[in-house]
Amino acid sequence: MMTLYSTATCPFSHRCRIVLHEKDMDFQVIDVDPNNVPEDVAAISSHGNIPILVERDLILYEANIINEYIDDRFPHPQLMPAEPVTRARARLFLHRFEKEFFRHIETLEQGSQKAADKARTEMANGLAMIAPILDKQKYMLGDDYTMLDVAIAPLLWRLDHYGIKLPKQAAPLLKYAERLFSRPLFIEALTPAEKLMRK
Ligand SMILES: N[C@@H](CCC(=O)N[C@@H](CS)C(=O)NCC(=O)O)C(=O)O
Repeated sequence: MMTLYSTATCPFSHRCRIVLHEKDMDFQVIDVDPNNVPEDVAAISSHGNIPILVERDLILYEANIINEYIDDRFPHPQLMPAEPVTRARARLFLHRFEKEFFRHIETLEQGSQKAADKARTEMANGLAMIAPILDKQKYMLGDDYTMLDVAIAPLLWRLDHYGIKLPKQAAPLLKYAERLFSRPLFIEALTPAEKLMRK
């Protein structure tokens, strides 16, 4: 059975919880405090970051790597596109999400006021740039819900929590976000602390 060491408010852990819930299989989620990682958990990952996935003698960290592994092990429903060109494009998008949005998470949570405000502006501008994609299609890659939707959803869920205000032209992105949040498996994957992040 897969065990995910997760933090109740961590957007990266949130991604992995979403994928686990999308798959019809047994797993357990163990809640840990990222600033006070128990010794036995720290010992299984030299990296120290949460989330960590353990399955028998396999230990993985980095949310996107964990998620691709879960998707490969339990391919129904498949979240990474199967076709090589689309799959490569999906990976490029995942990379851009990290570079343009998720690298700012630490600054938002622990940085100075000035650095956090700068990060908020950059994130809002970046999100507004991708909003037109969702004007034309249901999900990031087209008609199907994929790993890209999983990857961005935890940030969209936290927009108010992080104080990110989107300009008017980002309206299609907010509509898309509501579509993601209404998925029963998305709701199941939320922790009680995450449920409190949105009114
Ligand atoms: N790039 C990592 C980021 C994970 C991350 O930053 N996790 C935070 C919690 S949200 C953490 O473990 N912080 C504690 C630390 O950095 O020591 C991933 O995608 O999994």
